[in-house]
Amino acid sequence: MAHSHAAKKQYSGLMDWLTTVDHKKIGILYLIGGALFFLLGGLEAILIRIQLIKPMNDAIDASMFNQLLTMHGTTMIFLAAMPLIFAFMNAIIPLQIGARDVAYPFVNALGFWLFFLGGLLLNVSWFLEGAPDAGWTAYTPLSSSPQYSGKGIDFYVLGLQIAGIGTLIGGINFLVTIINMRAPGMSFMRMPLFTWASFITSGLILLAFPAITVGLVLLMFDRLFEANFFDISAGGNVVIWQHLFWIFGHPEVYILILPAFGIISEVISTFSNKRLFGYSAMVFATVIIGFLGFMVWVHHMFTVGLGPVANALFSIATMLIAVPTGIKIFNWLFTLWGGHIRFTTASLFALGFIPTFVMGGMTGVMLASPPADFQYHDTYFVVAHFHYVIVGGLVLGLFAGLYYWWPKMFGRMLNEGLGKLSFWTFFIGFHLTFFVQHFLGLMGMQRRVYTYLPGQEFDTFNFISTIGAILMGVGTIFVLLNILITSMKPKNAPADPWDGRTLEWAIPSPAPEYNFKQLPLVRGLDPLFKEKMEGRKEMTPAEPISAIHMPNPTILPFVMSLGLFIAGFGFMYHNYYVAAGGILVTLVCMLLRSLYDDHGYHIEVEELQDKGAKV
Ligand code: HEM
Ligand SMILES: [Cu+2]
Repeated sequence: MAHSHAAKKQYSGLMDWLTTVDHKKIGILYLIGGALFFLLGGLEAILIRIQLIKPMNDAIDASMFNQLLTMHGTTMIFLAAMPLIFAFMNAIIPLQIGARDVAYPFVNALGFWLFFLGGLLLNVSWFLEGAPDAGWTAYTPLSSSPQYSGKGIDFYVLGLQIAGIGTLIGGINFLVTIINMRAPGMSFMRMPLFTWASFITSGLILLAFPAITVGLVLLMFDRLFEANFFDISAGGNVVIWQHLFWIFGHPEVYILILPAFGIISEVISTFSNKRLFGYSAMVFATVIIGFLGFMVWVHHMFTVGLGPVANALFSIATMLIAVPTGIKIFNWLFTLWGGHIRFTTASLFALGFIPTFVMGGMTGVMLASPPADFQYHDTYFVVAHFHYVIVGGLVLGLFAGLYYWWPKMFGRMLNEGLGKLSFWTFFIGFHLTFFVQHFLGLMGMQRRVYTYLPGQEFDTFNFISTIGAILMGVGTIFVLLNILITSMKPKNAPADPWDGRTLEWAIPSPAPEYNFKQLPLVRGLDPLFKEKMEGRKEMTPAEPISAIHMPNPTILPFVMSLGLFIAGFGFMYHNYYVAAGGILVTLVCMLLRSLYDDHGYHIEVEELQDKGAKV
């Protein structure tokens, strides 16, 4: 049945952002939300480091330290790293595959608001009963029994549950978008590496998030409804939580790092002016890493006592991951080899990523050996390792993506001078902070301790580590300064500022509402570069100009998420009227959505013809 199209609904100011279903705008919302939580998580990290700058310090007490530590880890992983990845996936994937939109714009918007309001619910705990304090891993029985941990854990459980649903539906949206929305000719083995990495990441989200969702439901029942899933005296089992958490938790680290790998591949290839070396091997390495990533979770539990057979099997699987990861490292090096390397800020972050991530990977292999891990476990050696892969890997990758795609997202070029200053400050600060932590761990300094005794030779390295953390803070401020100064300049970024190879550089900066006036015909890998090599500046269109269908903005995703936010409070304070009220709001919105979907609006041919460029 043909749908009649509604008129275009137009909002302005705050309402425009609260109602948008445009993936480019949702990308900007994720960038703002993720950046705010990154700054919060960074501030929490600096406070932790200030407390640990010298032995027996009393800047922060033990309870506050536990809250800061828990919130730092939880915020950085769930509310900063992942949303920042979703920012680039939203801003870039539809452009890279030659699509006008994502598969589910409504669901995509809902995913963002669930993440953001879930994150707010978690952080409101600071102002109410105190933040969660059982570590980001929230091991039971510490987290499951109210006698051991504060009410903050209820905020952790419900906040992460809501934000997690947002991530899950966001992942499903991108899985379907990449399968269904590719332009004519864009076969899977012609997709850019960032798209491939995001595709695998979306699959991992689909398979990993249910484990933590189930775990959080069990934890909620134990805490709010006096169930006994994790109460040994009532026949429960505390180790089950660790399995559920890490069956999610380890794939989670690949959900984070694979898109960063994708960004590095894009940036290294563009700024070496060379096709990525070993494209197919890179694709298969990504798939194999994703697959093996589900087979290693017990390496977080070598000291739990699962026995030598289990430990040995998971140790081998963990070490195996080094092989496809190594393929990626060497292919980046071979891409650089013989290339005309341009040292822009984006490429500096990518070049800094490679050796830093290799160092993190090496200590990962060390930790994968169970007998050795018995020494390293729960020491600062582990803290150093995962920050080398998460900050030295993911965060450097995200900064590379920020400087690379900023012109496409905002139509302005970030300042390269300030950019390079932010790189060197952050990079040196990073290695100062975390390199010495390897030795603190080897000397026996435990993690998650709010202070330490003098005379154990921990003092100097802790002092250096704290100075480094502050320097990372300064580097981040340089990035913010750059953004602020640039936002006051006119939008004069060209469509293709870096002489790019992929489709996002074939359309104006920032991308127009409909992305492509005519869908492009993709005739090979690096489609734009292929056209350029044949003397064309623009993509060959795959279709004549015709009216374009676009979805209308709607307030429903925001209100639906608000309903769950309210329900979360109701459950936490055992006020079931409020809980029911919140759920009712969400259900009514779902009903409204299915009854009154206006099927969007059309951009007519005449309108498009006024707009100059062919594609
Ligand atoms: C940006 C600069 C950062 C600094 C200076 C920093 C510093 C620290 C420190 C000192 C600890 C250990 C505290 C302890 O065990 O006593 C820690 C824990 C942690 N950090 Fe970071 N971190 C930073 C960024 C990140 C990022 C970007 C992520 C993730 C995306 C992250 C994830 C974690 C996690 C998961 C923990 C473990 C928390 C726990 O034990 O429950 N950190 N961080
Ligand atoms: Cu792991």
